[in-house]
Amino acid sequence: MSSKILIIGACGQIGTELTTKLREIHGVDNVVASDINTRNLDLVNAGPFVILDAKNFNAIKDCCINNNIDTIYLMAALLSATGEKYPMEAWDLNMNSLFHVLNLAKGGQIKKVFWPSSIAVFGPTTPKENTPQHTICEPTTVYGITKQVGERWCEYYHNKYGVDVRSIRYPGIISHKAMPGGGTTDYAVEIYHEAIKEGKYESFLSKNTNLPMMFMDDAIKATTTIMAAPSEKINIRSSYNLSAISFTPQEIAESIKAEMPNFKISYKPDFRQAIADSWPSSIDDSEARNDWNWSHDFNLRNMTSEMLIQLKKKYKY
Ligand code: AKB
Repeated sequence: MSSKILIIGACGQIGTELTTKLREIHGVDNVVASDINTRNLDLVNAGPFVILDAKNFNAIKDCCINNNIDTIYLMAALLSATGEKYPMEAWDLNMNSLFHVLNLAKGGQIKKVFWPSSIAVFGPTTPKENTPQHTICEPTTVYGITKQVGERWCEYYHNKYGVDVRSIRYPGIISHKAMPGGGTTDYAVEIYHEAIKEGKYESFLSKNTNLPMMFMDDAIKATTTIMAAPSEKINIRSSYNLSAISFTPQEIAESIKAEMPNFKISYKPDFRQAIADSWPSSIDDSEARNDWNWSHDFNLRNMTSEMLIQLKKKYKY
């Protein structure tokens, strides 16, 4: 029997494309999308959709009962930059939504949970290059703290109550459909939009800031692959390191210039620079590759080509 899925935070950058992919795999009627509002009308009109507050336990529970849900993807969160502006709101949303979902799974109604962690669990004392799976995690952002603590709770609920929760530490995700909101890695999406619209971009990170990144298709592939893997292959119940490419603002600008020679970049670092400086430059994800056969497909060059093709269509250039 096909599983019946609820996506919480479906209108966000990853939720939008995850919903589409899961509907392709499981059928439109087996995937209920939900968000706090209807900001993404294409998604709202594409299949079952409910308005749902991720902080409201009873609302999530009722939605699961009414729709026979057995699997939840919890994608709602405040990201790193927004979290620094609204620390208590970030703590409230990121932690309570996770507890609600883990507690529903503990009660037996929900059989499988996906919850994203992030490279934000790492901090300035973490080894920067090829960051290992098990290493020092002393995050300096509220978002990073919520992800680190969330990882501990996922592992706890798995060990103590047998909850089948699976998680990956997303790097910055680059996509051309829904915009990201409130992250430190958002520059790597904005740059493509501005390249097409204005022919130039002012980066809020300095030119040599090297961060781990990934094209959306790879992020969706990782998410659906870990969720489809047999339970015994999932040896890490906190969260898996996940890696594809690393680049700097200067390098992404060069890749755009290779296709748009007149593109211009300038640099004006803001408060997000300190967040970026606290994160690793590259990630060792060999455990994900060994345990559930993770591999990525996109490098900087073919990602840039795809982004520019898709955004030219979007903006009709
Ligand atoms: C952010 O920049 O906050 C996110 C992340 C790396 O988790 N994209």
